[in-house]
Amino acid sequence: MDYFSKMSDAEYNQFIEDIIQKKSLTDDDIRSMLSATDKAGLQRMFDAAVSVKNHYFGNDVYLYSFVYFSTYCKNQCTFCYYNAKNKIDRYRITPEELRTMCEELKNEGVHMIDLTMGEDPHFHNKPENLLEFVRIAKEVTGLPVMVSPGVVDNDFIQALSKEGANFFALYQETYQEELYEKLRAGQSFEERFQARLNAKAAGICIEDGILTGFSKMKLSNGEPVSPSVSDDIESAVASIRGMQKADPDQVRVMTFEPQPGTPLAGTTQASDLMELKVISVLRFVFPDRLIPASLDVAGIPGMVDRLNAGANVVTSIISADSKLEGVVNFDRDVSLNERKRDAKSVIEKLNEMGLARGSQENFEAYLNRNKSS
Ligand code: SAM
Ligand code: MD0
Ligand code: SF4
Repeated sequence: MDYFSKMSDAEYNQFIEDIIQKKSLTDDDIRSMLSATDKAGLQRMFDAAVSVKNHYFGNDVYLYSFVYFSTYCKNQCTFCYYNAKNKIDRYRITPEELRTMCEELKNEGVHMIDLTMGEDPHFHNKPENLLEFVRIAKEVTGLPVMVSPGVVDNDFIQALSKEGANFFALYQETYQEELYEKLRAGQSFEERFQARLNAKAAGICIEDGILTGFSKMKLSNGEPVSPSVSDDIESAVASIRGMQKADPDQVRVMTFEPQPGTPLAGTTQASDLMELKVISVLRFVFPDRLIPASLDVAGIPGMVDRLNAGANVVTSIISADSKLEGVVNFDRDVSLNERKRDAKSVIEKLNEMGLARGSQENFEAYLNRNKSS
């Protein structure tokens, strides 16, 4: 029977209490949770995750605005639309355009600006170009800034820290190195891990993340990848353990969405259910950390499911009239004014759910929680 279905009410309450007391789960506990199929058991798992989240964060939800400022990239991640080999229209915004966008963003009610880019040499080879963007975003909005620049060296990270970057997002995607090789072909696993450690040592909050949904993964010649990397449950267990090593401030999971024109384009899209289960498990393993619900995977309906599974942050918020892209863009074909990924639509939905936008003060207290005063 499923992990949660078989529990008595007393055991269920004790489980929540244990997690709040930071009791750790075994790999087998996690396997059992992730293999749950029984509806009532699943609902109990999601509810337990929400109870743990409520203990640490109450009804507060934090909102990040997403600025994908350059879609040029030198890498060839097999899962990504912005893979250097993909023949797509790309853009890079100018500092003036960023300034105008930030003027609009500053009153929207988001807590942080996430500046994300492909590994664009224009910024990668000239840190000053990125530092200027961080400076503009901070100056104009007065808000904390997250950077998602890909792998950068320690000098670059030191400079970002000096410039006041608050969060460094860099997703390992998987801690199964064999799978990593298939996803981030030609990129060093260790350097990616190390960049995150460097950011942490420089006093910047760090986010790690994993992908799920590769069990039906096929390469463009139609061949399945080896079975040892195709089990989503084993993959999630290994990756959750991997993420624990650097003690991240924020952890995420996203469902892999096959992208047109990429080597994994022919792969069947997995359902979001595994992602929801992993969100709950992340809440049990990282009870007091930020866990996002990305609008990029399934929009506002998907956000509701993710918050109900234990997430407490909404990411990939894009202004109603923005022409910029997400990384996955479930709504790539939807006309811009129908996207509904703006802060106002998100806050309305939160309120309907009995949740609320958290205060800026609480959010910044979280960012500073490891700094001695
Ligand atoms: N270029 C930088 C990097 O790779 O670290 C930052 C941006 S990258 C586009 C952000 C993340 O989006 C990736 O690390 C990956 O987790 C996620 N992502 C990209 N393509 C995806 C896809 N097709 N399905 C799900 N997630 C995807
Ligand atoms: C998101 N599209 O939050 C963004 C992206 C990068 N820091 C975040 C994956 O879904
Ligand atoms: Fe480039 Fe990042 Fe996409 Fe990889 S995931 S191709 S590094 S934009």
